[in-house]
Amino acid sequence: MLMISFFVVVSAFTGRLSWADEITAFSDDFESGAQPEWSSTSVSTTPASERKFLGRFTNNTVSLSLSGLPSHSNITIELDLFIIHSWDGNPWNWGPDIWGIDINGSTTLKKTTFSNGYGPGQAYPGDYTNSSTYDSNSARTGAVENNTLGYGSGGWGDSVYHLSFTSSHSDSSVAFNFFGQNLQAVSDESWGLDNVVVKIEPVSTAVTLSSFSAEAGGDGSVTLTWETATEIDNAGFNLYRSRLKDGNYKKINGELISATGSETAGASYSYEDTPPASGTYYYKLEDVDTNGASAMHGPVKVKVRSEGSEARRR
Ligand SMILES: [Ca+2]
Ligand SMILES: [Ca+2]
Ligand SMILES: [Ca+2]
Repeated sequence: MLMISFFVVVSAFTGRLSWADEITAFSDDFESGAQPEWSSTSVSTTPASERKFLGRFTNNTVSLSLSGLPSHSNITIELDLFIIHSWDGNPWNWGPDIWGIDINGSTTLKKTTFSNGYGPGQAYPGDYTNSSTYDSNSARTGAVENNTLGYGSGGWGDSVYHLSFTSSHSDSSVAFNFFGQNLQAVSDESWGLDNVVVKIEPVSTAVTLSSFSAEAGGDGSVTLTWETATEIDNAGFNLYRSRLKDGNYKKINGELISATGSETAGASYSYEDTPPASGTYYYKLEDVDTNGASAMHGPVKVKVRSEGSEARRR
């Protein structure tokens, strides 16, 4: 359901997004249950304020799987992490108490430890590693809420962390894995997720074209000129020619015509083509961005007289 409404929004953008236009690809606050993209749809209610959240979990791996994402260069996930009861933080008798998140089981976004007051501090907001170089911070460092969920107080209380991770990502599907490791029973220490939002930054060539025209010279050549107002992440241009407006367009330039514009200032370009014979031709201009995405402009139409046909007319 969610993905359908999402596509309607995307198609309305007509491929001319600016780089800052993030799209919300998924969101879940669990107030009416967990959406089917979750591997576990177990929802709990906090004793205080009756907040519904995904959980509670201990040494589980829970996945959020999304597919059909439009072309994008970055993906961001934001969430509230509930750390409930006697998390013990960094290594000691009942630790380390590890929580983490990765993409597709390969890209670790965070692997850290939390403590609600037991144990020798926690790694968060730093990282936990299996070597002796893990970070050590005071219990509850970085928590945005303390003992607000109603599970208790002190080392047996609860804490909430607002986490946000952005990763370079372009596949049309993604699985986020959330995991606990080395934890005691759910009655002793547990975790949950709330207000999960996934955003993507759509790939856009983001070239604003001011003009594109073709002019026939008397010698059978065609001069193509175009101007841009702004160019964002633009690598360059290709030109395509066809005898028919809806025909088979063939690329006429060898190497990419390098971009010289910028986000704040456009540029002027020209390219001279010599079609194989006289007649009517159509040209299209393609801009290609640094991520490989492209957009077509045109076509423009031009009538070409070769030198030979020009001579016969005289
Ligand atoms: Ca909620
Ligand atoms: Ca414990
Ligand atoms: Ca523990």
